[in-house]
Amino acid sequence: MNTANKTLSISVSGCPSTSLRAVSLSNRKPDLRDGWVFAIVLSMLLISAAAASAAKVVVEAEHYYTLKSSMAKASSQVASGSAYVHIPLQQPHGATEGAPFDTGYALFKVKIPKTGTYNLWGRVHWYDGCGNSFLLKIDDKPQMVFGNDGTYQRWHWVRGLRISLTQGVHTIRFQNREDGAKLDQFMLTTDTRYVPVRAEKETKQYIIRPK
Ligand SMILES: [Ca+2]
Repeated sequence: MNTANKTLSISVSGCPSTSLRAVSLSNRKPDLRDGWVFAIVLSMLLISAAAASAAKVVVEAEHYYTLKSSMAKASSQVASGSAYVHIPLQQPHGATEGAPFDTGYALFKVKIPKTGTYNLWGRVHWYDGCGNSFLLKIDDKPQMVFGNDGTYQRWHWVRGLRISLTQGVHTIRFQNREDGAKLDQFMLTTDTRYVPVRAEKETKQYIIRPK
């Protein structure tokens, strides 16, 4: 077998296109650099495979199953789907972290496509430090605070808890904690590396709506 001209070339598509250095298999002995090239390519393949197999559920907040006042649906051209849900600002606006003034909520029913550990993210808009959270309850688990970060007056993603979910239907409830809190979308993903930046494409196949 003639291996004199046997060459392994590895290219990566992109814009501009890039290609990794061709490695001759016959004209010299493998060295440390070849190991690095192999490790980099292998890492890229493993990351791609993990992302491709990740489960992701994206729900528009206006596609709730049930809505209880004072949680309300509202319209906005800068919200995904041109709509969101919120606890409207009160007069006067709440100024403490005390008990919420009512139990308004938006309840969602979602089909989790596969059993796994999920990161929950919410695309939110907070009024101020006294309007920057919801209470979050998943199934019959204890409710917890979602949000309380310091980004105000613009839509942004906030990461909540990591939670183990089984394949099948689960209920997720965003409940009043502070007035002036808005929710545009939420997302559950098994890809722990994934950080959303813009509004996400909704996964309608995983959302249960009332008949
Ligand atoms: Ca929305």
